[in-house]
Amino acid sequence: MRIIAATKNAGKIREFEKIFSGLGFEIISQAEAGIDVDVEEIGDTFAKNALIKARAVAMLSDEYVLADDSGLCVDALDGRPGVRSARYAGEGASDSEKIAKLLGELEGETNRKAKFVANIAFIFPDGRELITQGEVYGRILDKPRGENGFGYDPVFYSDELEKTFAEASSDEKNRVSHRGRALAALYDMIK
Ligand code: ITT
Repeated sequence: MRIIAATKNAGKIREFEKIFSGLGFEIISQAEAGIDVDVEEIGDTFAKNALIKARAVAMLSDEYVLADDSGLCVDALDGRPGVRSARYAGEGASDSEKIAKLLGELEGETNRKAKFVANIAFIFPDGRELITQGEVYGRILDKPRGENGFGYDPVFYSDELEKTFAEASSDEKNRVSHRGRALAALYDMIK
């Protein structure tokens, strides 16, 4: 079964491919499927934005479509950057600029608790929709550690792995991550 991943984020696509390989699903990106859409993520929840992205691609295709909306919620920032995690340091900012802004905001803060949240929307060719959620808990370090992953991974210390997501292998991260958990829940529903 072939699934179009409605995302432009190369880090997410790598994780989808890894998780679904071996399960009998082939993941292709919207670019590989020849679909070029730019959607405005105007929703105030991860679920709404995941559906906005999945529906935009599903309207232009008759295949299975999956979209992920995710982000980092920091306790001391009342859940920010949350749904604004991608645009937190401005449109087009690099991962290191986002991390620098986050560490700046948290300077001197002792409560470093945070979680990653992912909502995955899945649309069948006949229009049926599913939505799942995954979460993972950890802490924001005061400086980056590790080279793997993407986004905020170098400063997110996973309580379960006892290392940052950027120090973890992709298999380790996928086993406990918000995205890995949301995809596992989705797999249970569709298999
Ligand atoms: P698409 O909308 O095209 O899928 P995006 O990067 O804009 O790509 P989101 O709107 O869902 O995706 O933003 C999520 C942001 O949250 C992402 O850009 C990262 O900065 C951060 N993020 C989400 N999951 C992450 C992870 O596993 N590791 C590190 N950072 C993550």
